[in-house]
Amino acid sequence: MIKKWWHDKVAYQIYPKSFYDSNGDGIGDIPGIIQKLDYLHELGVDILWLSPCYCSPLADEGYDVSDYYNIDPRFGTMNDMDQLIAESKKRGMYILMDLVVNHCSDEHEWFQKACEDPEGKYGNFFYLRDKKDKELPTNWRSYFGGSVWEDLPGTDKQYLHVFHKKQPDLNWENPELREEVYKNINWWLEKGISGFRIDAIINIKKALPFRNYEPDRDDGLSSIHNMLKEATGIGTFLGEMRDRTFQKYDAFTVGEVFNEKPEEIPDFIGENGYFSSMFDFNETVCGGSEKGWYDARQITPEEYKKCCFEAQAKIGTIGFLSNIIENHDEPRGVSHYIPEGDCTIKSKKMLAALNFMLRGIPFIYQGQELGMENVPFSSIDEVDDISTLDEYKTAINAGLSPEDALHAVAKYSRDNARTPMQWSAQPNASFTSGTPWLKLNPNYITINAEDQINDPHSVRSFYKQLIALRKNPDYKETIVYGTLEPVWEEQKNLMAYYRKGEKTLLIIGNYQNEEQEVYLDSSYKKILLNNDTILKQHDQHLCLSGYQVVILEL
Ligand code: TEU
Ligand code: CA
Repeated sequence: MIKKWWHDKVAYQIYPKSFYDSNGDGIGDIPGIIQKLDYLHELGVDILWLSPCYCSPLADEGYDVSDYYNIDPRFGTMNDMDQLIAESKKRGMYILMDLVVNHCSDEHEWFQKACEDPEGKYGNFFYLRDKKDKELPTNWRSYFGGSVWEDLPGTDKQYLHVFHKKQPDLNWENPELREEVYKNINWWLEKGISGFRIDAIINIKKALPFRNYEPDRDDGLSSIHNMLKEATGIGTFLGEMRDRTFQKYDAFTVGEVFNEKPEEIPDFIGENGYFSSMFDFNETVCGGSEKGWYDARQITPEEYKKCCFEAQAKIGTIGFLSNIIENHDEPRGVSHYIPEGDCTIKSKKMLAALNFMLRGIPFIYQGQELGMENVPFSSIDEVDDISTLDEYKTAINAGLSPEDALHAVAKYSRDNARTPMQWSAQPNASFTSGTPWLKLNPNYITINAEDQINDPHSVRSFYKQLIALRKNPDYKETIVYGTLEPVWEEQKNLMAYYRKGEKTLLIIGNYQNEEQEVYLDSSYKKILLNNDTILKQHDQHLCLSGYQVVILEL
């Protein structure tokens, strides 16, 4: 395997709006990120992925870009961005931008021009269809609810949007559009960023010609997935994009890829794949329901283990997955993956170690290193996220009471991850000196960076140790390149695996409150990490306390 600069790195996702506000307007910004670079450097992370901070009406919080070449004034200036790139470089860190090119904003110049002249050049940048009486071009349901078709203002046409109506899909079948995308990617890479996280990319190829699919809800519409399943030929676009852009710069790219087929994995992330890596979403989608969030089911420890191992087996050593326990679209991992009532500093560390030691690139989402938790919502009015609002409506339409609907969607709300970063126990967690754009999780009094930095037993200190272990020259080769082999898979609420390379490591997590024994058929050399003060042992039996996790060198 050819070694790449990013193989041994640790990535950290920043959601700029909620990271750190430098000027008191209640909105996190790029100067705020610069001020916190030392915090990140001290933690040990290398690659920083910034969720979108381009010009945007923020209908979908920046995933609706109105100008790909400029920074939204709320987040700062291009000068700030240049400074962030330079300051990161000084610290040996790398910046990834978020590439959002399945769609743009309806406030983007291209779309405005398409409205003015739908038959002209820019009309063909989008998917436009003639408007018909009482009939939609197709019956596809958008990700954020309702039809994917919307009237094109001032015309007799309709445009396609698989996400929000303020996010018109870009027509990738049009080579002129693709050129514009590549131009922009290269422009950013020239600027000195190190790569991209690539948003919703699996949606760029539609099944042609457009047709209706079997309706799957009472609204008579059909999930967008039914169309995507039938789409073929995305590789032509992705390969072209790689050749024209990323490859020339040796960029690191991580794709937001959902429904890839096993036989496609080498094309996606193998040697010279379309992307360097792609996220493992096997755990995040587990328990989901076709009907909506209200019908979703909490994932169990057994399922979590199965999902991780399944994803690992699927990829093997073909390439590198990017492993997450949460991101800006998900509830907080500790609230989601640890059974209710069991969420403690100790169990948070267990989850951290089990996830972090998997083969792949570890991604930490802001606040994850503190063990930030889901937010208690007391009313739907506190919710900002368009996806949560839509899911709430779906739940109400399905007959849930407003109370039950709120309770149901709160568990999965994207806002759980989007509340401001908890820097200290001071007012507004020191995120802002003004009024925060989204309410804080009131638990910042007890969960915050300031308290955790100097506490050797904090969740953050544990993350720091995990990162340091991955970088330790004695173990690096094994942790980065070693294979992963599950062990004691049948033992309930126990997740354990070997990492085998130059050395052999064994990671064992007791995923329950009760203690649990495992039988070790050889002795171990060393305990590399332990979230408990001791490791009980008699003869060859290790007895792990509730939620204990250990990393052993054999
Ligand atoms: O998400 C893509 C995605 O597939 C969504 O359906 C995701 O599952 C959604 O969050 C469900 O609530 C990406 C971004 O990560 C997300 O923040 C954007 O809203 C979306 O693309 C559109 O750009
Ligand atoms: Ca600000």
